[in-house]
Amino acid sequence: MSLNLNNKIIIISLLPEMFQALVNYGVLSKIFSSQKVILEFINPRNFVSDIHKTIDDRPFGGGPGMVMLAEPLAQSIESAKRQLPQAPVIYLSPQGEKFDQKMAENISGNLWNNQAGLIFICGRYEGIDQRVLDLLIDREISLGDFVLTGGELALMCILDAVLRLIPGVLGDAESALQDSFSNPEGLLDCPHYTRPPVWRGLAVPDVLLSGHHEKIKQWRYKKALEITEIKRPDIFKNK
Ligand code: 4FV
Repeated sequence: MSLNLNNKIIIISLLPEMFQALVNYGVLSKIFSSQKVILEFINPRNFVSDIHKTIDDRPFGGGPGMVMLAEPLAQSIESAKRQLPQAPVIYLSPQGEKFDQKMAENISGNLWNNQAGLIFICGRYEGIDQRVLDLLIDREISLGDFVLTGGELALMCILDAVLRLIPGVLGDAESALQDSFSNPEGLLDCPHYTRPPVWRGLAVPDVLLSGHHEKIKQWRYKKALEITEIKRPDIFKNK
């Protein structure tokens, strides 16, 4: 695979160091060390000149907390767009489209096939000036209906789910297809067992030791149905 600039992901964040957790550990660290995907960081503080490197201010209309200033963010986005002119600009926020496996597959496919790259903005404090959203942001994504102190952790979760789907990242591409929500019917995953066959008196289901692949496949599907009906009736009913 030739090294092409557009497998680049630019992250606009006040705390780029946080992403070391994603870059340096686990199966994903390989795609960064091999430069299959390139992560680049832009810190809005680089676009302010006052001695306090001020990037936030009090909200108009009063109220608690601070809001991130528009100009440093705008200059950060425009700097990223100079590198990735076709890349979508995505803001992480509770107001966004709810992230799920389908969206992970979509973003992963776009990154890998469109080669346009991706630009993400991680907010802090109460959020960012709305005019940046109105003028410069293409899409908002939410990790879930809860409030974080910043967008960084949400983005790391989203990048983990997206980048593990990049061809060649997971040892066995098959494994991604069997996962929860990834199997054709979007069911939860079946139970998994490994050695020893009997542990503290608990035996592994015989069918899994039978070597009978069709019976094993049927058993795993039956269990996935059962578990989904019990743990996620909301998914089950849409089946
Ligand atoms: C969030 C979420 C989230 C809101 C204010 C950061 C925080 C603070 N991002 N999914 N849920 N963001 O709570 O993505 O700036």
